[in-house]
Amino acid sequence: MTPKIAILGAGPSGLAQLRAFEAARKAGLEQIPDIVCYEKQPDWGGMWNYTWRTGLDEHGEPVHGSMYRYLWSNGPKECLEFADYSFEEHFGRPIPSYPPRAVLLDYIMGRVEKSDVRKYIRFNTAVRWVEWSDETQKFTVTVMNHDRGALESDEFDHVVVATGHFSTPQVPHFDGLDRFPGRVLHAHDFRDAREFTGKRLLLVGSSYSAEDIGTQCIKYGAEQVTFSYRSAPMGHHWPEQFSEVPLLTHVDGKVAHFRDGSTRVVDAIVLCTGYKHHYPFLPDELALRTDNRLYPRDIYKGIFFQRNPKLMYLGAQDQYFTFNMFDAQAWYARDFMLGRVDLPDFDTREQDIDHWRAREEKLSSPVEEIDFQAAYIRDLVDRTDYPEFHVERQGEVFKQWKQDKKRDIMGYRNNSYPSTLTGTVAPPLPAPWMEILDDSPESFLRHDFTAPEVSTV
Ligand code: FAD
Ligand code: NA0
Repeated sequence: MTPKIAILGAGPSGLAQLRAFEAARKAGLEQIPDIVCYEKQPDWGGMWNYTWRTGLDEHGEPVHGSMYRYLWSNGPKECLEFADYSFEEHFGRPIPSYPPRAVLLDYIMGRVEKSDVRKYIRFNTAVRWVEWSDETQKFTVTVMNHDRGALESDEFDHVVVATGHFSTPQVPHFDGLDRFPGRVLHAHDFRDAREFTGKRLLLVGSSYSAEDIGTQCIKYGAEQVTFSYRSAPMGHHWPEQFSEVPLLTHVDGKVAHFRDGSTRVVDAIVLCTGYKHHYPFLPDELALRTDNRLYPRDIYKGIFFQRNPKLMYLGAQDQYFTFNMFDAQAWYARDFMLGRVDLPDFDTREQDIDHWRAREEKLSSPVEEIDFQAAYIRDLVDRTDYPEFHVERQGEVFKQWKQDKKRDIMGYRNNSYPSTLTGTVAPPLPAPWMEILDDSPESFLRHDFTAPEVSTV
């Protein structure tokens, strides 16, 4: 009997799962499982689909997108290259290391468009509930098909949760926000930096969203950016329009007050306070409970739900690596669903989780974190036929990226790195990143990027 599989979400993780089965088919697998992928948006690409919408979508579903206009990759593309599809293959030539969002989306889509997997996806279909039956040993997945305006249910042997975890905002309260005479929003709802041209901004949070929204707002003409941190400042060499202060205590009119007693007059406040793992379609006994970390508990090999490994999670970790990590997970999950690999018993899995978690808890620097995630991916890649992509060398590129950011937070995207697949060093951007205001793919790809050198490393 071929298994019946539900994939929840058609973002990079869900698409990796579809692609993994497609790769098996191309390699000669005759009995392809019966697969259905449910996606609540009208198109694939997940977070990479830009939407102007905030709040609820056209069907009354929570808007998934947290990406904003003018977003450029925040890591080198050489660290997220699929092992079986290089950027050079997709674009027919080398492109710079930091492409804008739409160019990256084009690359992600290029691989799946070349395979015949779109037919598996039911768009405009939101997963409402997943239930496991001990009796039938199957899951019942109930979805809202917005095209038909009807609830539908089906039974599956396996469920792959690929719904992402950077979509449901974590929104703390600070006294006085209810009377603040300007815009207050979470990063999830941030869309266009030009809204803040000439404004003084307060950004609460000290991670990627704060860093990127802050730099982007200055790029598009904001007057001043104040970052307010809870645990530690980002500590970059910020130009004079930026400052970092301790946590916000309260707001009085337009005056923001901080823990060290300092104050700032601000025109708008963006809460860059992260996201929640949120699985409203899963009962408590199947839902992963974790905050944003490199090794969540309860999922063996970062994939298989411990209490019921027929339920799998993809991309549930905090992420240095993204697309190729999702692939490594999807290939291993595929082999489990095809019966090519067996999982050890509960206790052995628990020991393995404990081992990785103990390693994760000792990590004390970004360099160690990068090595940890590379080791995790290596552990997966070595268990399947996913092609080699030199994850450790990509880890070295990530370390260089960290240093480049430390050196120049406003200019790190001007750097170039070698592809571990082709050896090509990326050509430079046609102008410094701070000067490129048009991020459209037409504008970006119209450049005849200068002839690249070939890496000797
Ligand atoms: P997602 O891309 O979030 O896709 C999940 C999919 O599941 C979506 O299509 C969604 O509509 C669907 N879904 C959710 N709930 C349901 C439901 N109930 N029913 C049906 N479908 C559902 N990564 C990088 O590598 N480089 C970057 O530069 C980068 N920038 C980022 C910028 C921002 C602002 C954010 C928030 C994230 C960024 N990321 C970046 C990380 C990004 O999340 C991953 O690259 C990637 O999108 C994760 O893929 P995913 O498929 O796991 O989740
Ligand atoms: P993210 O920055 O949105 O990136 C998500 C931050 O929020 C931490 O600084 C945390 O502080 C702070 N925080 C949480 N609760 C708080 C509270 N109650 N009061 C004050 N501060 C609070 O989220 P996190 O989880 O990294 O940080 C939360 C993802 O989006 C990342 O994977 C990133 O790669 C991606 N992203 C990418 C880009 C680009 O590529 C841009 C934005 C985001 P503390 O104290 O816990 O440190 C361009």
